[in-house]
Amino acid sequence: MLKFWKKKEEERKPEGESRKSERLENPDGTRPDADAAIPAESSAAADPTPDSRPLTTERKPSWRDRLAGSVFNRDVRTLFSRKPKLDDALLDELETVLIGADVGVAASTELVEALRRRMHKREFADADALLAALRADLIALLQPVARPLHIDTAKRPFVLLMVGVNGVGKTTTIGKLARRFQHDERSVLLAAGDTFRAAAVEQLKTWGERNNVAVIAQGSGADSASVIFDALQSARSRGIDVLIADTAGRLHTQTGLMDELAKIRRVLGKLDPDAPHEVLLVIDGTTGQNAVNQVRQFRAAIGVTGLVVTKLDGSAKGGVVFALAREFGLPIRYVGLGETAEDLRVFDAAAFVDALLPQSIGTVSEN
Ligand SMILES: Nc1nc2c(ncn2[C@@H]2O[C@H](COP(=O)(O)OP(=O)(O)OP(=O)(O)O)[C@@H](O)[C@H]2O)c(=O)[nH]1
Ligand SMILES: [Mg+2]
Repeated sequence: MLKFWKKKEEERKPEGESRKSERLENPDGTRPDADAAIPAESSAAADPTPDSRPLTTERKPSWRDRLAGSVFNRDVRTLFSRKPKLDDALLDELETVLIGADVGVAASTELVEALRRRMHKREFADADALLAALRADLIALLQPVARPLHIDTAKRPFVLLMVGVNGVGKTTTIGKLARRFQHDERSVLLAAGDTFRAAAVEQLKTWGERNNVAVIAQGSGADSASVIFDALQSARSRGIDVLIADTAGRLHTQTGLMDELAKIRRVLGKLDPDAPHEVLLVIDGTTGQNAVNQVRQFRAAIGVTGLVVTKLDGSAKGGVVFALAREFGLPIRYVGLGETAEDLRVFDAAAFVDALLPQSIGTVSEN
């Protein structure tokens, strides 16, 4: 009874918050970090009951741990660690650094010109004050898009369609999300809508097995829309909370394949006119400015309601998130900071910006 009441309470909150408050208190009354409670890979596979799963005791890598290797972080740190003079040349260099880190020409120029105006009005005492102002401006650029996914429980099942170009991390993100939703005590079903490759179905099934989540699939070569339609019917009859549908990777320039996405929407609409309730476009964070074209094309083909930017760890330059925020204003629901389940984070503008900038703005210390 208590559990039921607790769940109802949780349903009123956005997805990110829900997880945080469900994170329970540690025995000593402290609250663990929002994402830290996702169980380690092996423990979830061994124990399907969310309530009884142990919380991971390992320290989860911080945003900074994951993003410290980015070009953004490296170049801004290099620029400011030599205690530069506050002048136009510094701003020119900063603009070059931002463009080089994938922030995009338009966003970089706007950011730098705003700082330049303030510098000429003598608002900054030194370069560190300028860096602090940059931090605030970067956060302000991202704050409007840091809107967590809200699972509307009036839509049952809530249908989430995952789209994107080849190899960006769609299927992996589905596995991570299935884990996350289950941890929130939501029942999940997966639809193997990538019928292009047999291996794609197997990959999804593996994630399903790990999380004890059923996967609806047909043979490879089946019609993607019909697989997802079947899965929606099945999710309804099973009283499932969230249906996540995978799709094949497709180049945003391949018209035929893009039309297939419109067909999926049409077919789902026969069962539920509002489905899919969320279309998540997955963007590979290492893609650079091509990400902007991808968003434009997928938006036109199927209508995108949220973004997931993956692979921001590793070789990503880090800045593409700013370019996307400025260009589209689409919510960034999650970011992928690595390959494991706990590396999918609810997007947090301040945590992200701080991880890209020198650790202590004002004293300029090493990360
Ligand atoms: N480093 C890192 N790797 C990731 C992340 N997300 C996914 N990957 C890796 O990216 C590779 C491709 O992931 P998939 O999930 O198969 O990508 P996909 O979009 O489903 O690919 P297709 O179905 O072929 O279009 C895998 O090796 C993943 O482990 C991330 O956030 N960081
Ligand atoms: Mg895939």
